[in-house]
Amino acid sequence: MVSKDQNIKYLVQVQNKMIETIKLKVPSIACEACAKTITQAIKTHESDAEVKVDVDRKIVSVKTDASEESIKQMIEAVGHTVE
Ligand SMILES: [Cu+2]
Repeated sequence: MVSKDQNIKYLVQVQNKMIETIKLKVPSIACEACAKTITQAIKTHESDAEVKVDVDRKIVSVKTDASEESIKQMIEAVGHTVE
């Protein structure tokens, strides 16, 4: 099992840019409209981000070089709660 730290170092070596998939549990997601709102909020700030929202499991996956903290803030700014 490779630790998260080692994975990050590996990515930095390969791409010289850190692109991680951030997964966040967002319990306030209730429907596709919520998914759309969250996707648009993230894309407004990070146009290169790849955003996937699993409405049933209430999980937001973001492939981005932005920090987890900044993605959390973008989701909270549109009225959703990150666990
Ligand atoms: Cu909704």
